[in-house]
Amino acid sequence: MLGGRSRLNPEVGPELTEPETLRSEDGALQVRLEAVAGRLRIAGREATAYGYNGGVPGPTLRLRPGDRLQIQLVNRLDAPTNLHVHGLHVSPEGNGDNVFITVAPGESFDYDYRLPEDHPPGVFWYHPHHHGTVADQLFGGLYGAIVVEDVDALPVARERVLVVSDISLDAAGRLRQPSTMERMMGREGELVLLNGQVRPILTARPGERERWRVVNACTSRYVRLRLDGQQLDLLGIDSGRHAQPRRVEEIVLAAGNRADLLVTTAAGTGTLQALGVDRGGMGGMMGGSVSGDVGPLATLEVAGAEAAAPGPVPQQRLRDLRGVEVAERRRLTFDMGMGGGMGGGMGPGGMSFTIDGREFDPHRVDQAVLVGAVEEWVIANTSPMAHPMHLHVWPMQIVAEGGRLLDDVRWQDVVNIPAGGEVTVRVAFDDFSGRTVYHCHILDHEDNGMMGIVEAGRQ
Ligand SMILES: [Cu+2]
Repeated sequence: MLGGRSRLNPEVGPELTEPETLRSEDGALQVRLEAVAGRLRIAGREATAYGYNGGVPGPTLRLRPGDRLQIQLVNRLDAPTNLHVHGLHVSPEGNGDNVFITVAPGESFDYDYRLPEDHPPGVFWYHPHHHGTVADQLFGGLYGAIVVEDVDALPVARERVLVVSDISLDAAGRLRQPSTMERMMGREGELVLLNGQVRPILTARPGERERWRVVNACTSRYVRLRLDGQQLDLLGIDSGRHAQPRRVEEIVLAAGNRADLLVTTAAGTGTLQALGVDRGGMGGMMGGSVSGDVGPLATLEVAGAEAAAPGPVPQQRLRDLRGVEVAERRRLTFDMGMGGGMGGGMGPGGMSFTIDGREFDPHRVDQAVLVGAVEEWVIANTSPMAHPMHLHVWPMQIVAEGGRLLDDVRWQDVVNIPAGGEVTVRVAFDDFSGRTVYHCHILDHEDNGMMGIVEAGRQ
C-alpha cells in the first residue's frame, strides 16, 4: 500500500443514474436540503464525504420562469455553510441569493427566491458559498443542478442532466486534503465523476435527439468534451443561447460553466471524452496547472430501430447589448503575486490572489452600480494562469476578446479570462438592488481572496 497516496478503487461502467428530480407545481417549489457529512455512495463505493440529502450530486430542481423557489437549508456539517443558486437572476438581498448569510452547524435557514416572468431558460446549479470554505465543501460533494424549463418545449426524445465533478478519495473512501501547491493552482480531483459515477453507460436508439444539460461542478478543473461519431449541436453556454443550435466538435467548460447540448444519435458506441485544457501555470517556476486529459467520462451505446426524425428547434430570441448606451465603463484586473503587497500574501504558499490589487473584504464595496444601467467591464488578467470570472445575479454578454469584437451574441455567467489576456463584457443591472459578488470560479482562488463586491443601488 502507498498509504495516503492509495486511491479508491471505483466501480466502472454502471448504467447512468440521475439524481432525484424535484419539480415545481402551480408556480412553486419547496425543498428541504440537508448538507450532510458522512457515509455516501460515490463511484459505486462507500465514501466519507459531503452531500445534499445523502446523494452526490444533490437533487435536481426543475423550475419555470416566474416560479417561487423556497429552500430550507439544514446544516449538518461541522462548519458554517450557506447556499448560492449559481446563474439564477434573482434578488441577492435578505433571504434571496445572499452569499453573506452564515448558517452555523446544527442550524437551518429559509431561502426564498422569486424568478422573474422573463427569466431565461437553461441549466443552473447550486452549491455552498461561505467564503473560506467554498472549495472544501464543493470538492467534498455539495452541489446539484437547477433546470429552468423553456416556455415552448424543444422536441427531444429525452433529457439528461449530467453533472461533471471531481474528488480525491483515499483507499478507505475518505476525502484527501489538498496540498499547498494544489490550493495555489486550484485543486483537481483524481476521480472525475459523472452524476457521482465513473464511466457510466447511456443507451439510446439511432436517430434520436437527446438534450444534455452538462454542469461543470469541478472545483477548479476545466474540461473539453468530445463525443466522436455522434452529432453535437450547442444551444448555448450557461443561460446563453444561439439563435439556432450550432454544430460543434467539442465544447470547453471552465469551472462553473454549463452546456445545453443536443445530441443526435447514430448507431454504434460513442465515448464521451473529457480532454485537457491548458489553464496556465506559475511560469515554469513551480510546474504547470494544466487540467489534463481525463479520458472516457461515459459510454453512449446506440442500437435498435431507427427513431423518427425529430421536429425542428424553434428559433431563439436573443437580447443584444452591443447597440445600447453604456452608462459606465470599468476595468478590473485579476492578478496573483508572491507575498508582500497591501494586505496580500496570505494565501497558500505566501501567494496573494487579488482583483485590482486587493483581496476580498466583506465590508468594502468595490463597484457601485445603478439598477437599470448597462455597464461595460474590461476584465484583465495579468497573472500566468487563466481565471474563470463569475458575476452573481446578472449574466454577462461577451462583446470582445483580447480587444477583438465578437460577431455573435454570447451570454455567460462564467467567463474565462486567459492568462495575460482580457475580455470585455456588458452587463444590464436589471431588476434587483443589493450587494453581491464577482470572483474567480477556481474556488481555491476565491477562498483566498480573488473576489469583490458589487452593489446595485437605486438613484
Ligand atoms: Cu483564479
